[in-house]
Amino acid sequence: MDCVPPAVMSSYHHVRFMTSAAEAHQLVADTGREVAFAGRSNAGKSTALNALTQRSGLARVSRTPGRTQLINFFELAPEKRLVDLPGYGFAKVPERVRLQWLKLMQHYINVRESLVGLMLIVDSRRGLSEQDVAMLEWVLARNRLAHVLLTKADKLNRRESQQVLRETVAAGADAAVSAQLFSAHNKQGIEEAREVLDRWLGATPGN
Ligand SMILES: Nc1nc2c(ncn2[C@@H]2O[C@H](COP(=O)(O)OP(=O)(O)OP(=O)(O)O)[C@@H](O)[C@H]2O)c(=O)[nH]1
Ligand SMILES: [Mg+2]
Repeated sequence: MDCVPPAVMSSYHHVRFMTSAAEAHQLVADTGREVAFAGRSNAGKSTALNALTQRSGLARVSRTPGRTQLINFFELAPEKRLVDLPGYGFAKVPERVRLQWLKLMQHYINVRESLVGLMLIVDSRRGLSEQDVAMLEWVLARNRLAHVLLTKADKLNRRESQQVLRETVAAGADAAVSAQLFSAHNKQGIEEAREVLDRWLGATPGN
């Protein structure tokens, strides 16, 4: 039968918001495993998180770019977390805020032992930006895994979406980076992304 085993579904259904961190000392205990969602402001990080956990409104979705300035922690199961990182690349953000973001991100990515991999959220209409590539290089240099979600694929036709996928895969060819198309709006790519999360976090049978 072509259905998802209940154990896999339920590991996402039990998700709960833990806490928000504005500074390094507010991060949750660095134990277990976590996967972070990063990307430029408005790329669709919070929307992807909501779609993957089937909990609309879990991570706040905003039409105002740059609204999520905090690191938000969500628990999927004991010692397994998803992390919504603040977006970057929003031109109107003041320098002071940008430097604060950089400091917090540097701390998080450099020292976080429970960080297994990075889900890089990229608007499929824009493709990888210089900052996205820098982010990928940064996490790969720290021996973390990376997977690119090309979001809002519903805004592209088939030819356009296949082209951006090809370009993204080619850009990450030297590195251990995988990529896929994704749309929260028409539920495209959800199972594929969940498989990556399951692999990185370890399946949670019986949860
Ligand atoms: N058409 C379409 N729109 C989307 C999709 N995903 C997100 N959006 C829209 O893109 C906008 C930004 O989405 P968010 O999830 O708030 O983006 P974010 O990356 O969390 O943004 P920040 O937290 O500000 O960095 C919202 O208006 C969403 O409705 C998608 O798959 N398809
Ligand atoms: Mg957000």
